[in-house]
Order: sequence, then structure tokens, then C-alpha cells
Amino acid sequence: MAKKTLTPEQAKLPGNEKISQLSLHQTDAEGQPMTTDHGVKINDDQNSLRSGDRGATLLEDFILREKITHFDHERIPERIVHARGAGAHGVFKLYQSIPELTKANFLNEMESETPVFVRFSTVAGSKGSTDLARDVRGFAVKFYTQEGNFDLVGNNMPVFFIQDAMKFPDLIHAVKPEPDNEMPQAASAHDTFWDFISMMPESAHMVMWAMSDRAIPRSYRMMEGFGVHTFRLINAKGESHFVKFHWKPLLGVHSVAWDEAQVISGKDPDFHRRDLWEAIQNGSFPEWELGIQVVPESDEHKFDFDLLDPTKLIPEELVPVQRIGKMTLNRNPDNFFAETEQVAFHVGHVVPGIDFTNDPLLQGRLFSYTDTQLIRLGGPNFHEIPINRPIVPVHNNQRDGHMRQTINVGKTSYGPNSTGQNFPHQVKVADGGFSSHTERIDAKKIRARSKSFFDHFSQAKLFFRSQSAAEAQHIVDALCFELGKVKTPVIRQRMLSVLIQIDKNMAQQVADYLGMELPAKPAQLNFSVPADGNPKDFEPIDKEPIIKNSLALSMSGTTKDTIKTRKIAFLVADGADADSISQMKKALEKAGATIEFIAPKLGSITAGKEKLNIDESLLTSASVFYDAIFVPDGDKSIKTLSAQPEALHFLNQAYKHCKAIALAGNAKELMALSNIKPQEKDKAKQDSALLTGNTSDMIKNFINAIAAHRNWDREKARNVPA
Ligand code: HDE
Repeated sequence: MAKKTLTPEQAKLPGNEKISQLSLHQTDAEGQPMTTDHGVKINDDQNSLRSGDRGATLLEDFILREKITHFDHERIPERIVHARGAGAHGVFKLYQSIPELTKANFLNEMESETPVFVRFSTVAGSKGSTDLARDVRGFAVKFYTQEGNFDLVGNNMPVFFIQDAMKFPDLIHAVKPEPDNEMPQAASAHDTFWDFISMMPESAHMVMWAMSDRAIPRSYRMMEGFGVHTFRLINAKGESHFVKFHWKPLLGVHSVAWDEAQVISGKDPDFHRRDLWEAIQNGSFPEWELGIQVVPESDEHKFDFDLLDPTKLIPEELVPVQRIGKMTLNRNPDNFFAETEQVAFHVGHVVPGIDFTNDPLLQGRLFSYTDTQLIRLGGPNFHEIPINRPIVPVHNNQRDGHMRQTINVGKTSYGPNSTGQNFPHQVKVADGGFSSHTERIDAKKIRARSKSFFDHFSQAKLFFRSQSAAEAQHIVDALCFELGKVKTPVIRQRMLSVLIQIDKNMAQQVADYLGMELPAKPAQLNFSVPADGNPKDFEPIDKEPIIKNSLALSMSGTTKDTIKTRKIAFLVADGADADSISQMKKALEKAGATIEFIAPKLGSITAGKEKLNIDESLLTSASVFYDAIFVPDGDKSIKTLSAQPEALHFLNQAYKHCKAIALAGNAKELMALSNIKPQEKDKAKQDSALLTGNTSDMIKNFINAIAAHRNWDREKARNVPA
């Protein structure tokens, strides 16, 4: 088979040790003859072999058989969860070495850059489902370290629905499309999900996160990431510290509006995938800082929750996040299937210096991730797939199996051995051999949960109370939507009983919407009771949070001083004012934003003496693809746009979604036409994201409004359904 190796330099993309390793497996057909899979040059790939002009096809046609057989076998099972995803390569660079906490080489070597591969995903939907589902996002990072692969397989929310891996299949069966009719796709808004959740009060905290705008991110590049479980860091002396891992995006944490998410799902279900791909392609490399919250072993029981309980976070006010390094995604995959689809993450892929805790959810995951690859990737040699290979050599006595690639030489495949001088040899801990943390355990074997896991509501309350007014309102709206889609009244009723435990006012608003009375506290909240158990012993402990609120839980305080990579639509038609366009364009591009010109039709328009190329038409595009809209001055252009219902809809929708809108000069006439009617009490001039006037006068305020992401105040009056 013709094999041409592209170095990263040749490919003109940033490279690293992993990319060089991958390039050995690349092949490029440019200038090459077509062959069969077995290297025989093909003369005719268009016609099958047949008996005469109009006769039957011959079994002998090995070229046809090979082509069709390979095609028939192209698909592998999609991931049972997180099936829909997008990946990218990058590097991790340390800011600060932490030998007192961990001996992991990649967290100590200041000079080195560790190659990474990241896959972002939704959880519930199938491989072809929309990116904008209301859902948790996976945030899985594979570090190719000099001591082997470390996978940080996290989510964009710091807690989880359940406390024990035993319940994971139930949770996923409940949220996936219902088994009789396979509906709804990529949505939790249906009976089985809320039936399960309403019986499982331990999910209350995560439900608040999942109903918040975190579940509808603006971009993968604008999400936080969390390792969720408490892990351990182990130093060279063998001392352990508890740690929670965080990823903090340098662009801040931002979301879209729910109405917007639903429109995007129809107009461009690949929205997040495309956004990630284009950002990297344009050289706007996404960046996150790696943060750690460290708790000494001696403080294990200092908190009012159990560190092993994955439905709890450690408030940043109690243990600050130290930012120790930065990850930059700087290269798109060359082949989606080979890399993004075949990458196999495993929460159990750790390196010396990182270890597990007894979090029962984490413990179950340690089993699941290898098991799932065996079916998904077809056998035990999935570690040999190029994207999964470590960048360090692999030697052991594992042998054979489906699709084995490695040719192990010699007679010896066991240890101890003398036929091979006892190689491969075991490695002393001092020389980098992994040894598990020697945790003291003195316990009875029991099938039960610790009482320290029974406070299900205090952090749900803390989360809800820490939200800005707009965020809290969006949680209420999300619950109304989701429970409104539930058909069985008793499930809604049971769910209201759970919501009252978090916030009575919130529960009341949802009940009002559902047209139901708030129920009294029911006799039973937790239905997760063993056959011999007394339901009373399983009731949640009612506790108040120990801190009033936590700023870090709200997106409102996140980075709001940059418009880097934001997409701004310029709505134009023939006769648009060239000065108005160029002033605004220059200023926005200087601040790092991307401009696209949208006109009634494709091709070009005239702006003064200039010809402007149009990127999208009103038909191919929509306001939901942009962060802000600018309409330049120019009587003729404005007149044309005034007569275009799509242009007016474009503006109205952007307004509904609380986006920054700047209407230069006479373009303000479009306001009334597109039904942008600020309420009496918040007139246009008071809406900081709705600007009119001269182009040069509005530039600064427009940039500030885009950086602020959305003017959620606009929906306060509830006169716009976003
Ligand atoms: Fe996963 N999870 N999970 N999960 N998970 C998978 O592994 C599982 C959990 C997460 O982009 C599967 O390779 C169990 C928490 C991500 O390829 C599977 C439990 C968190 C990804 C699996 C959990 C995650 C997965 C499916 C409860 C956040 C996508 C395909 C005990 C910390 C990785 C696969 C990628 C994928 C099992 C809970 C994150 C079946 C049993 C909590 C980001 O092994």
C-alpha cells in the first residue's frame, strides 16, 4: 500500500511528539495509483465483473467483493453514553511544579509540553444527534505523558446524578429514548427520566446543574471541566493529598438561550463541532487552565459532606482552586473515525503520582471503561490503535487477540522467566514503577451506603441560591419545559416534592406553570431502598448549606472582558455605507472578533465605491449563529433590508436572545419594523446592548456589550420569549 508520511511541518500544523507518532500511520493518496487492500493496482473501479453486457455479476469479482465487504463493516457500535462528540489535539504546559503534592512527571517538569487529545461530547444523544441538546457535556482529556497515558475523563459539571455505579445503567436507561418507540432523541424531557429522578433525591444537586444554562453552552471553548470525583495526588514520599481537578476556560463560561438552542438544533446540529473546528483552523486556539483543589489527608472529615460523595463539590470559598498549567488545543484531527471515534478514554488510566479514592461511582467506572471498549472497538488490542498508543514504549506479556498489530519477538511471554533473562522487568517505585497508595482499610464487607452520603439537598440549595436572577429564572423555565413534557401527573407531582426541598418559591413557580398544587412533604422521598430496608432509614437528611452562596457556581461573574473569537453578523445590502462598515469592522477585528457579511443574496454588494463579498445569505444563515448584529448606515441598504422579512426576523430573534445589536445612523428605523419594542420603563437607551447613533460613537459600547455576552436584563420583563 502506498504510504506517504506527512510531518506536522509538511501539514503546516502545530506538532508534538504524539502528532509525530500519529504521522507514521497517515497515508495520503495524492498522486498515487488505486490498489486493492492487498496492493494490487486496479484498472476498473467503476464496473463489476459480469457475464456479458447485461448478465449477472460474477462471484469471482474479488475487487467488487472487497469493496462492498469493507463498506458493510464500516460502522462500529457507538458509545453507549457520550456517543456524540468532537475531538482536538493540543498541548499541556505547566505553570508551576508541585513536587510536594505529586511525583507525576508531567506535573513537575517545567520544560516539557505534554501532548493531549481532548474529546467533548453530549451524553444522552446518538452519534448523529444535535450538539445543542440540554445535557451534560463530557470533557475527556488524554495526556500522553513520559510515564504513560493519564486520562482525565470529566464533565462540564462538577457533580453527578447518582452516588453509586450500581445505578448507572438505570439512570442511562431512564434518560435515553424510551424503549418502545425510541423517542425522544437527545432529550431528558420525558417521563422515564423524570420518573427515575423523582425517586432518587441524591440527584437533586446535579438536576440543578443540568437544568441551568450550563447544559446549553455557547461553545465547547467556553465551558468549565471537572474531574468530578475526589482523586489522590501522591508525592515521592508516598504521602497522599485529596484533589479535585478543574479546567477553567480563558474565554469565560457562557451559554446560549434555550429558545436559541432549539433553533440552532434545526439550523446547524453541528454547531459546537463546527465552532471548535473553525476556531482551531483559524488559529484561535482554545485554552483552559488546569486547576486543583487540594485537601490534606488530615482534613478528610473537616467538611460537612463526604469527599467520597460525587454529588458534592468543594466550594471554592472553602478550598481555592490553584491554577497550575494551561492546555491549548491547536490542531484538528486528520480523520474523525481514526482519532475522535476510536479514542478510548479510561478513568483508570493513571500515572505514578495520581491515584483513586473509594468514591463508589469512581470505583464502578474503573471497571466500565475497559469493558466498554472491548465491545466498541472489538477486542483487547484497542490500546494499539494509533490515537490510543502512549508515546512511551509498551512491554509486557499480554499477547495475541483480535487484530494484534505488535510483533513480539522471542519465545518468552510469561514471567518470571529465565528464557528471556526475566525481561520485561518490573520497575522499582523509586524508578517510576506504579504502586497503589497503601490506604489502610479495616472494614466489614457490606452492601450499603454510608450515612455521610444522605444529605441530598444542602448543595442543591447552595447552587440555586448562588445563581444570578437571570440564571435562577432559566432554571425555573427549564423545569417548566421539562416537566411540562412529562405526561404522567404523578411523576410531576413527585418531582415537585423534590423541588420544595430545594427552594419553595422555585417549586411554586413550576407548580403554577404545571397547573398543580404544591404537595405537602410526602411520606417517602427516597425510593432507592433494599428489599429488606425500612424506607424511613433512607430518607434524606435535611441540612442547610454552611456557606450562604458561592460566586464560582454562577456564570454571571465569569470573564466578560474579551470578544476574542466572537462572531458578529453585518447585515448589509447594496448601498451600505463603506465608512460605517470599515470603522466597525476594523475595531471589532482588532479586538479579536470575526465578522461575516450577510445580505439578501450571495455574491457581492456595493458599498460606496467598494465591492464587498458576501459570506452568507439570509436564507443560508440565521441570527442564532452570531453573538451580535451590526447594521451599518446607508439609506439604500436599509431600505432593502426593511422590505426583507428575513432581515427583520434576524434582528428580532437576536433581540429576543438578548444579544448586542448596533444600528448605525438610519438603521435604527429597523427597530420598530422588526418589532424590537423596549418596554416603556427600559427604553432603548437604557438597554446597554441595543445601540443606535453614529458608528464611531457606538463602537466602544458595542464591544463592551458583546463581551458581556448577553443582556439578560432584557428578558426581565418577560416580554421576549428567550
Ligand atoms: Fe462515563 N462512561 N460512566 N462518566 N464517561 C463512558 O466509556 C460510566 C461518569 C464520561 O469522549 C463510557 O468509552 C459509568 C461520570 C465521559 O470517549 C462508559 C459511570 C463522568 C465519557 C462509561 C460513568 C463520566 C464517558 C461509554 C458511573 C464525569 C466519554 C463510552 C459509574 C466524571 C469519553 C466509553 C469519550 C464514557 C461508563 C459516570 C464522564 C460506558 C459506569 C461521573 C466524558 O464506559
